[in-house]
Amino acid sequence: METVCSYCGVGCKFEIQEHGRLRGVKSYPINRGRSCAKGLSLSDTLEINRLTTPLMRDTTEDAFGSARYDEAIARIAQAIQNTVPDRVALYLSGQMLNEDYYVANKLAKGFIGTPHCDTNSRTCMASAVVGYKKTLGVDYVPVRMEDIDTTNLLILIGANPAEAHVVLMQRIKKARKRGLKVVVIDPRRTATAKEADLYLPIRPGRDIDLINALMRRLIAEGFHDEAFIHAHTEGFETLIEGLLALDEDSLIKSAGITTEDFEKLVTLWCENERIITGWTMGLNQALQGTENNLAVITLHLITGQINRPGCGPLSLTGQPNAMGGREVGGLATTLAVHLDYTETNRAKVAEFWQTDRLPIAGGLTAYEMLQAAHRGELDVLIICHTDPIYHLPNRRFVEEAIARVSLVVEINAYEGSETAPHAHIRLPAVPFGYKEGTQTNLDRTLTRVEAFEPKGDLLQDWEIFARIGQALGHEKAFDYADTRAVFEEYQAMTRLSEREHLNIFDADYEALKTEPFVWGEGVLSSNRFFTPSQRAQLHFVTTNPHPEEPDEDYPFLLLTGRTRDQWHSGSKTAQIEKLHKYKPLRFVEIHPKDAAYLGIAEGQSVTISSRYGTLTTEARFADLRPGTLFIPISDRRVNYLTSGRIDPYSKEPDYNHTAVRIGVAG
Ligand SMILES: Nc1nc2c(c(=O)[nH]1)N[C@H]1C(S)=C(S)[C@@H](COP(=O)(O)OP(=O)(O)OC[C@H]3O[C@@H](n4cnc5c(=O)[nH]c(N)nc54)[C@H](O)[C@@H]3O)O[C@H]1N2
Ligand SMILES: Nc1nc2c(c(=O)[nH]1)N[C@H]1C(S)=C(S)[C@@H](COP(=O)(O)OP(=O)(O)OC[C@H]3O[C@@H](n4cnc5c(=O)[nH]c(N)nc54)[C@H](O)[C@@H]3O)O[C@H]1N2
Ligand code: SF4
Ligand SMILES: [Mo]
Repeated sequence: METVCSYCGVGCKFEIQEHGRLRGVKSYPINRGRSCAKGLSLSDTLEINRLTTPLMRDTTEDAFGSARYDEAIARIAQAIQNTVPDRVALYLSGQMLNEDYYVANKLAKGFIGTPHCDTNSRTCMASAVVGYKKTLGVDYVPVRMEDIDTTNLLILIGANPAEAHVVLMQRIKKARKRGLKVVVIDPRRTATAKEADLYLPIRPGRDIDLINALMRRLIAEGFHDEAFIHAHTEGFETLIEGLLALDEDSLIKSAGITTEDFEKLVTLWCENERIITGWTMGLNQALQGTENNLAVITLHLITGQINRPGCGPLSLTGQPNAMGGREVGGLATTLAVHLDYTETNRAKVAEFWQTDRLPIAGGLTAYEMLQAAHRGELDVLIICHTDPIYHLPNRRFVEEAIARVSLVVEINAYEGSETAPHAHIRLPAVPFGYKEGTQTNLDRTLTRVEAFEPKGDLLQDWEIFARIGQALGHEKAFDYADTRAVFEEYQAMTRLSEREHLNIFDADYEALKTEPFVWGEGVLSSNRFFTPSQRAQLHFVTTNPHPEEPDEDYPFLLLTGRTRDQWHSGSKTAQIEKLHKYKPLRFVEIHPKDAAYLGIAEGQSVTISSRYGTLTTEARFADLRPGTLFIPISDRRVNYLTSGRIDPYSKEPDYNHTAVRIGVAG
């Protein structure tokens, strides 16, 4: 039997051996037998630290008492019925399977009638979603991982696949042996940067300046693709006018790199025929996250580096099924599948779901839900497969906010989340190993997730949502025989998308066990984009002054991110001894020169403070830009430090640009 990894967006396929041991599947095109330590350790997570009984209490001051699912679900249904739809919110996760997501989204938008159904993918991929929609007209990743095998130049900007997409990094290393050139643009000389032909230690938040300098130079030297621009894009006049008004030297200086390095980047771009740019949180999680995405995609459009093998802008999705959540329509900004809120789409969806309760327009996004809660505007908050108290920025504010919600429900497979102490009801769900369904990896590959242990009396996430739907009186709408029935209803719904690009309706639930299905293959190959004019939209963007530049009080910029063997809050990985060997859970990286200036020794206990909070941890010396610090998100306290600013378009948090100070603890 085979299943797919439930950690990162690469989506490696595993063979299940005796005693549930996992091994990479050699014939699977995504990982070809490869895997990483974290993924393989999933076989050790089936029993550890599990939440196994529904728990309820009246107030967060009380102790939890055990309950039955039906009692807890009746209380949830009652609370929903006692308020108005607009005061109910669902907070979902890019780690849920498509079927779990589909039923939750149908419950929220279709039957409770609340538009406030969003997901932790807002903190992760929202800037890329908006970037693709504004340029290509559709949320579509126009590159596959296999393109790495044939490209000539790979630019990784704000991404650290050596730690965050480990098997993809193995593929990159292999491609380097046949001559692939790699550029890494990151304020930290990461494990990925150490593999690069060119490393540019960018100043945080200045990527647009670098990209503008590059575009300006490429156009000046005639390396843009005039035929492509003329035939397939709009907005070139505005772009060129904007770029010409900028000064190249000032842009390079602002980006914090040397002229010499810039020239090397230009040469690499001009010398290579096929180019991919890959990016992740270093660009997405920023106040200008959407604009960062627009800049990268525009660069690829004006050079015609798109819609051909081995080329294109490749947003590297983080979570295993953040793509699936986008396809199902789990973001508050979409209604269902790839349908936005328009009158026509509402009519189609109302007919499909047989409901008259659909919201009129999009709802609160992830952080906005907590902002609304802080204003006392939410009565019921249902959280599934994610830990917002841990992961949302400015944690003190988020803790205050959640305390103002009268019913907080947490659906989790494990004990010990940071959200659990704030919940009134905690419902257990079965995790990886016990559940089945489908998920979509970062390059649109849809695969079957298989249960390899019997799940017993506990429910899978979608079953919990279906039971809430039934308790609200919608028996028929939520009466599914099994997971396959949910998938097939979802498939049928993908036919509602106007251009039928989301051709998940062509997949087959049984066949997915052995053959992956890649949706949307070739839909842009004729360069007809999904915008009204069918032309891609070029965007001219510039760097705005950041409201939180380092100053005398808070002279450092805090960067946050991942380490190879830990998965986010570590509800699973932190429980496994062997995954602690590579890096500890808690530390702060500081440049040795900064440390020397402040009298900080390696290994010393240090306190880091921002305008929002403070924490004490251990100093480690590292090669990162002087003036920046790095704390891994395996330190669950990290968001006591971060600011609650969000990108105005994508609503994604600005996790990487908080001003902080550091000093010896004590
Ligand atoms: N081991 C492991 N793997 C994971 C995860 C995990 O928890 N653990 N999580 C998964 C998820 S959900 C996600 S979203 C992905 C994230 O994947 P990545 O984004 O590759 O991971 P991060 O560690 O957040 O790396 C972001 C990089 O951006 C850099 N950066 C910060 N600010 C800037 C900037 O202004 N400009 C530029 N150019 N760079 C900047 C940081 O120094 C950091 O190296 O990883 C996925 N994979
Ligand atoms: N400072 C800072 N903050 C960040 C980020 C950053 O880079 N810096 N990154 C952001 C990003 S990109 C992301 S994706 C988020 C991640 O943040 P979270 O989503 O909060 O992180 P996880 O620890 O993966 O939480 C998943 C939860 O699901 C539970 N779980 C596991 N299996 C199941 C299951 O089958 N069903 C259910 N119901 N629950 C299950 C786990 O026990 C765990 O509590 O963090 C965001 N926050
Ligand atoms: S690279 Fe990602 S998908 Fe593959 S085994 Fe590791 S965590 Fe799982
Ligand atoms: Mo993420």
